[in-house]
This record gives sequence, structure tokens and C-alpha cells, in this order.
Amino acid sequence: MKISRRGAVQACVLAASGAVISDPIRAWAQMQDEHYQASATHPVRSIQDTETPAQKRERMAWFREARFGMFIHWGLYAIPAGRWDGEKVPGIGEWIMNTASIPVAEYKALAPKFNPTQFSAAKIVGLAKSAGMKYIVITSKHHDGFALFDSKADPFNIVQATPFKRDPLRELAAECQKQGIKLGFYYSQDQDWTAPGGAALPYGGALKSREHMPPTYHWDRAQDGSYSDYLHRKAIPQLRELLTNYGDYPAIVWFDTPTKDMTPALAGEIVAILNEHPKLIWNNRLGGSYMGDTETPEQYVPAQGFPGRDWESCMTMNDTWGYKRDDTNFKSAEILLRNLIDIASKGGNYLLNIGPMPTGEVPAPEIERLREMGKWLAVNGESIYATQPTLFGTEAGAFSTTEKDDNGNPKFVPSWKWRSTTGHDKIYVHLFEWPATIFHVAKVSRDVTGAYLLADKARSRLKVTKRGDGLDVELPRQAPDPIASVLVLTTA
Ligand code: FHN
Repeated sequence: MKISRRGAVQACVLAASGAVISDPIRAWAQMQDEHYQASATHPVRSIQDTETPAQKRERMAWFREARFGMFIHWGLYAIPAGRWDGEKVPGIGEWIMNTASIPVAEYKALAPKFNPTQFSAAKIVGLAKSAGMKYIVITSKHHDGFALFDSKADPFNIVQATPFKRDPLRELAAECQKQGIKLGFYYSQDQDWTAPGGAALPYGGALKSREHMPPTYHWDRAQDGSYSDYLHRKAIPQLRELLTNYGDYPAIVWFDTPTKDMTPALAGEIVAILNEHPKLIWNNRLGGSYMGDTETPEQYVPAQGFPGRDWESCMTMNDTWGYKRDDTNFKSAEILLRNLIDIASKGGNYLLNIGPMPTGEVPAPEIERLREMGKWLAVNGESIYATQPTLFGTEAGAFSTTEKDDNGNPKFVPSWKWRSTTGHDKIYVHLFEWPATIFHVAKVSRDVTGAYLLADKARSRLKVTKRGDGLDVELPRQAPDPIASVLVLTTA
């Protein structure tokens, strides 16, 4: 197995647009530059190759309006929750099998202990809705190979291998339908550490990295086998199950960590199946040169978004995706809200993760933060959903003329005074810093006809004075919101 990676085997993924992430998280580089290059000819043409721009607009419409979704990483790794043999295991929780070099049989022995009786699809979907999220993407199978759904294709799944015997995806699908929210399935198509032949990327933080040797980086003979057999016996049949057994869902298939094993021909076989579902949206991590629909910056907000591409920043609330009992390094609701606003102002979606516990419950700090975000969105959601990116552009920060980033490119230095999104006849200005009575902007490309604060139910008009190409708005002394107050400029 040849693994394609540039530079170091792991990357510290940092916030490109500034201090939105409290600490760097050791996560895999997404290999965007190598895997996501479009190929002029695909062995099997994908929907993105064949549809018209109007068809694409229709297919992507809900996603472009959504702006905020819930990522759920949940599986057997929630049981050890970051500790193995009494030791704390570094790194992200869902990688524990790889990081601690856990043999296949030992890891599979977690399944009979998985009995999340407190799991409630109604509560999770309700939580997402109350947070103002418009879609959910859940790990149907992560790299550990455990299927969180009823699979006839492989017995290592929640219905056959655990005492729980229920299918959470079926319950979530019913609940999402009921509560009117989209559901997507994450599927680790390439890495599978418990199926013979499945790929395994080497994790730089592995405790016993000498046990993870190239070319396979496997640490247990039980992992050896043919990658193509793995795909044909497990991944492709399971993808078929996921695409056909859940009614209107999945709305999204979220692939992950493609390696060079996923040749264009093998990926083409998957694409042929995806093509049977013409409303489906899938991301840029299938591999085999397919670009999919969405860019997926991980743990950062791209400085200028991805003009011309749909995109979604996925992020954790603490420093892990899967539940880790020792990780209490949660970002504040303020940081999370600023991320959402920053992303919306650049035309992207925010896919914010929760990592439920082995009981099925969502950790309390995650619930608290989501509730706070929901409160803000209940007042200010109009300035986020279905908006267009900023008309200004310079408020997010600027590239330094002297400092360089890790890749030697000019470093982006963010500014956290304000952001802006655009509506049909409105400009929304999200003020993080409350200016001393006057908000001034040097240049506005539309004719501004009035101004008010979104939190002000009376819509009291604020005084607007034109100043050359720009304007001044007179604000009250007190900010209506301690995190971000939204000023609305009505435009002709
Ligand atoms: O290795 C995974 C990781 O566990 C997590 O699922 C993230 C989410 O985007 N994706 C991979 C790292 O890029």
C-alpha cells in the first residue's frame, strides 16, 4: 500500500484565519493538495461532471442555506474514552485503536460492552434543532470498522455485535424526518482497521510507532489482506445499504482520509453507486481524483473561503472528535459563535462536532454551548441562514507583508472587530467590538437606505450619515449582545 502524504505524517491543523481554536489539535492533514485535484476525465463520470449549473444549484440549495450543522462522532471508542490499560492515550479519542496499537480481537471485544441505553434520537435531533442547526452528519462507520447501523454486509455492527441491538441511524432518520432536518452519513471508505485489507494511516502520535511499519502501517496480522477485497466485500456493500435503507436519507455522504489505494477505477465503482442518488451531496474526500461537492477545511476557517466552491469547516468543541473523558478543553460559546459568523461571512457552513458518551448521552459542556448558540441564533439567525458572503472583505484581516505561515506563504493576520453577511436587500454587520457610538465603514457598494439593530424588536431607526463612499451609523451606548450584536443596513 502506498500512502500519499506530503511532508510530515501528521499535521497540527491550526486556525488559518486566526485564534479561533484555543489549541492546535493533532489531526491528520487532509492531503487536499494531492487527493483533491480534479482529473479531466474520470473513469466513471460523477454527477458533478454531468449536471448543468441550474441542476447543481437545485441540488445544493438546502446546503447553501443551512450554514450550521452537527457532526457526531460516536462508536466503540467512546468506551475507553481516551484511556487504555489504565494509561491516558494521547491524541484524538476515535483514533485510540491506532494510537495505542490495540490488536483487532481486543478492540472488537469492546462491542459486547456497548449498550448505550440512554441514546435518544429525539433528544439529539432536538438538541441540534434548538442550537439552530439545519443538518446532522453522523459516523456510520469510522476508521475502527465498527458499523453504527444494521448491516447485513458485515457482522461487526451495533445490531449484531452489541447487546443494544438497535439501529441508531434508523432512529435518527425517523426523528430527522419528523423534526424537519437533514441527515447525512459519514463513512470511512478507505481506512478500516478491523477488516482485512482495510487501509491504516500511520498516526504520528502512536505510542508504539515502530509497530506501524510501511507499506501497510498495520499493527496486527489480522489487518492484512487485499484492499480491493475489503472494498468489494465490506465498504461498497455497506455504502449500498446506507444509500438504500434509510428512506430520504442520507442527504450527504461524508467520506474521509482517502489514500492512494483508492485508485480512480475503484473510486469510480463507488461513484457509479452514488450516481443512482441524484439529490445526494458528497464531499471531497472520496479519493481517486474526484472533487465531490464540498471542500472540507478541518479545524480552521479558510482566510478567504473557497470562492467558486461549496465548503464546510468541520471543527471540534474540545480537542477530540470521539468522546474522551479527560478532554475538558472546551472552546467558549463566544469562540464557537464567532467561528459560525466568520464562516458565514465567507460563504461556508460550520459542521460542529459532538462526541456522545458510551451511554448515548451528550456531554453536558457540549449541550450548554449548543444551547447558547441556539439562543443567539433565535434572535440573529436571519443574518446567518441563506445569506451571501460579505460585500466588504477587508474586515476579516489581511495578509502580512512580513510574516510567513508554516508553508512559507504570507501569514493571514485576522481582525476580530466585525464581520458581515449579505441579504437580498440588507447588509448584516456582526459587531464583536462595540464601537463608541459610531460604526464607520469607508466604502459601501450598495445604496444604504436605513439601519436598525436586529435584536431590537421595535426596529428603531438609527441615524445614518453618508461620508464619501462610506457611512457612519450612530449606535446606542450599550451593545444588545455581549458576543456579537447585529446591525442591519437596509439597501435599495
Ligand atoms: O481521521 C479522521 C478524524 O478521526 C475525524 O473523523 C476527522 C473529521 O473530519 N476526519 C479525519 C481526519 O481528517
